[in-house]
Amino acid sequence: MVESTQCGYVAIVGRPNVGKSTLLNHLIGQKLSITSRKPQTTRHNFLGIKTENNTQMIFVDTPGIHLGQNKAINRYMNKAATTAFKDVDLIVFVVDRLAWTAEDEWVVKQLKNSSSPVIIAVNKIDQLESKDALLPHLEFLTQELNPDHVVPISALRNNNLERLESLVAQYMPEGQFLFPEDQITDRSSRFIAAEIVREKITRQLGDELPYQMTVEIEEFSYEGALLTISALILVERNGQKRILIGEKGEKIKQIGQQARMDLESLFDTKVMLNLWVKIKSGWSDDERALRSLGYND
Ligand code: GDP
Ligand code: MG
Ligand code: K
Repeated sequence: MVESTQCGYVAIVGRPNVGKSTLLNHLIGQKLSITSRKPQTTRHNFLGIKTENNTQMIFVDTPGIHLGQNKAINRYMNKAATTAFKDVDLIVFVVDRLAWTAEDEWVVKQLKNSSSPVIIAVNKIDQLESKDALLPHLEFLTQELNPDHVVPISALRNNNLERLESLVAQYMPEGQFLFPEDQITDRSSRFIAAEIVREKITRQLGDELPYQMTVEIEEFSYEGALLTISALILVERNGQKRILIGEKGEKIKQIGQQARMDLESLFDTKVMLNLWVKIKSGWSDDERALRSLGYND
C-alpha cells in the first residue's frame, strides 16, 4: 500500500530584521541561515527543508527588501525577495510585535497581488510588556490581507512555533517529497561555511564594515576526522582590511575562533579554519563582478 504524502513550498517574507532567518533556523532546528541585528544579513534565497511524518515543508528564506538604495547588490536582493512571492503554496508573513515601517507596507502591497494563502506570524512577543501593546496594525493587516491565520510567536525563544508549524503543514498539497527525508537545505556545506564566517564578521564589526564584504571558500577538505576550511574574505578598501584584521590581528582571530566553534558543531567534527583578507575594489556596485560571485540567481 502506498501512503499518501504532502509536499509544498512556504515563503517566509517580511521586512529586514523581523526575524525571518531566526524563524527558519528554529523551525529546522539547525543553524542554516545567518542572522544578525544588521538588516542586510541574508543575501540569497535559501531553502530550509523539514520532513515530519508524511509531510515535507520546503521553506524559502528571503533577503528582505531594501528601499531607497540603488546599488547593484540591492537590486539583486530585491529581485530575490519578490520572486519568493510567486509559485508557493503558502506565505508566512513575519511582522514585528510593535514596529511598523514603509518596508512592511511594501510587503503588504506584494501580498495583495499574490494568490497564495497567508499566515501572519507576529514575532518577538518575548519583548512584549503588555498585551495591549500588540501591534496596533494587526487590525489593519487583517482587513487588508484577510489572512488565513494570525499567530503570535517568538522565533528566538521557540514560542508557539509548534502551532505555526502544524498550521503550515495543513496547507501542503498532496504530492511526492521533492527532497530526501534527511536533507535540510539545498545549499552546499561550502556555502553554509562561508555564511557562518560572514555572520561572525558582521557581528564583530557591526557598523564599521558594511555589506561590501564577501566570503569565498577556497578549500573544504577532510583528512580523516579533520575538516580544513580556507576562506577568502574580500573587502573593498585597505581601511576595511585593517579594521577586519584589527590590532595585532586580534579581530580576525576572534572571528576565526567564533566561526570555528559554530562550524565544529554544525559539521560535528574538528575544524581547522584559515582566513585570508583580500582587497577587491568596487565590486558591490559592479554588476559584472556580482555575477561572478553568484548573485544572479
Ligand atoms: P531577518 O532579517 O528577518 O532574517 O531577521 P534575523 O532573523 O536576522 O533577526 C534579526 C534580529 O532579531 C536578530 O538579532 C535576532 O536575534 C532578533 N530576533 C529574531 N527573532 C526574535 C524574537 O523572537 N525575539 C527577539 N527578542 N529577538 C528576535
Ligand atoms: Mg534574514
Ligand atoms: K538580519
